[in-house]
Amino acid sequence: NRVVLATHNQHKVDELRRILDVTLPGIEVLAYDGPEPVEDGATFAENALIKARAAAAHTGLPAIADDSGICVDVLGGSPGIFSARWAGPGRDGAENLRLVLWQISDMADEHRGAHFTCVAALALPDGTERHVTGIWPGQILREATGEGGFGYDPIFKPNGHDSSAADLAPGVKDAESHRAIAFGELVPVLTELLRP
Ligand code: ITT
Repeated sequence: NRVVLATHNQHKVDELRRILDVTLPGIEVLAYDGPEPVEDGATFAENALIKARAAAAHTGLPAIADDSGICVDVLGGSPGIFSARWAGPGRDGAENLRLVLWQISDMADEHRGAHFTCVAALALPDGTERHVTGIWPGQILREATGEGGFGYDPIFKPNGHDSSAADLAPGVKDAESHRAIAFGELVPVLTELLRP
């Protein structure tokens, strides 16, 4: 039993390998190095399905994909699906964080609510498709802090914690994040569909 992981983001690969090692034992998760489709969907779900579908078609194997991002309440849910390139194409990842911090720099603590979203999608070569959504609620901090994680983790404080997502004890993000929630829900669906 094999599944292709349709992402080129090494941080997602690392997190998903740790999450799926625990929740999906006995299924081999292969890295996908085929062509990247154009992500021109208008939602996380559309983009996740575009990626899973392309990998399933290219490899002939079941494929799973992750489309994710940070949604800031007072910015109407942005950066959202544009999280990877919020400061513009080709910009350093740190610029994305700085832009969000600047955009909401005038906001009081009660107006700094945000959440990470992850849509986990599954596509089978026979055209079967499923997707589920995970949400990790919290707040945008006033400055970046912490060495762990990736992307927007240093400016995001998950509810119930006093530190940024980049400062959590090892294993906490893997257990609680938007990605953990979405793939936690996708795994039983996947197991059921892959049953011989
Ligand atoms: P693939 O499409 O190849 O999977 P990508 O990085 O382009 O890789 P997305 O289009 O889903 O993936 O963009 C996700 C962006 O959202 C990512 O680059 C980060 O900036 C941000 N993001 C997603 N999950 C995150 C997390 O757990 N912690 C911090 N930032 C995250």
